[in-house]
Amino acid sequence: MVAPTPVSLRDQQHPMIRTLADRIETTWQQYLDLSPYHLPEDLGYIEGRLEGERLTIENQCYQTPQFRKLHLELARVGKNLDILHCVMFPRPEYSLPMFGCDLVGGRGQISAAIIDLSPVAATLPAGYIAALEALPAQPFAEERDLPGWGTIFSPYCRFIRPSSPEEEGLFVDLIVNYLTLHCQQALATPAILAQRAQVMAGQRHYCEQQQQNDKTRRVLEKAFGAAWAERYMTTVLFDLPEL
Ligand code: 18B
Repeated sequence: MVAPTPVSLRDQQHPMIRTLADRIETTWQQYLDLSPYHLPEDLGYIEGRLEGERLTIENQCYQTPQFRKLHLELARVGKNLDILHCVMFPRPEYSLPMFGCDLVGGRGQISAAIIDLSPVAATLPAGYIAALEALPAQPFAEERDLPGWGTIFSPYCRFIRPSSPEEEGLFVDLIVNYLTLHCQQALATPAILAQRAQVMAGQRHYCEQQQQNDKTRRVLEKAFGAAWAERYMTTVLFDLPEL
């Protein structure tokens, strides 16, 4: 068990982001054996300036026997842009998909809400497909189109603009369902040393595609400059460790 981090930025953010951040942490603590994960020293809590507005980033990272890094990031630009970013990176001995979600919003409205369990092999493991197929169908009024780099996402990826507080709540529930089944599947998956190179190649491809998200890069570049944005995207958001 790791003591909960003191809250701060979270309390000022959009309620959907606050609720999801709390539920991700609770689910991690419920299912996984968390230990601290140390980010490069200067990258835990960060402040910069974006067009005269303050950009604040708060990172929380853990590791577990199955995951080399669990990353939950909250970011806020002035009063206009609130972001939740979460990715779970499996250890190379575990051929598990990438859990990823992103909530982006401003001025009281979430414009982008995305969740996926993205395969690092040709398909998702059979247990995941069975569990995802068994979830009740959940329609949302406004589905959004994936960008060109989004070829990494599974057929179960959902990308919407929530149209009401009710839909916000339903999408948070959907994300927690994906997260819960991921924790359960991960705990039931054996470690296999022989597949480490394949798993890392799959994670590498996932990270290379995510690094092409120009919308993320632009926010970081404007506040901190291009070199810093590149370092942040390749060491904190989507790092590619060697075996
Ligand atoms: N992302 N997002 O995490 N991004 O990190 N995000 C945006 O309404 C940030 C992930 C994803 O349509 C937008 O269009 C910043 C993960 C997709 O071209 C902004 C951080 C996933 C899109 C940001 C961050 C993911 C998207 C535009 C670091 C999926 C749509 C918002 C804290 C698993 C891209 C809008 C498109 C959009 C910014 C997906 C501003 C700074 C893990 C698909």
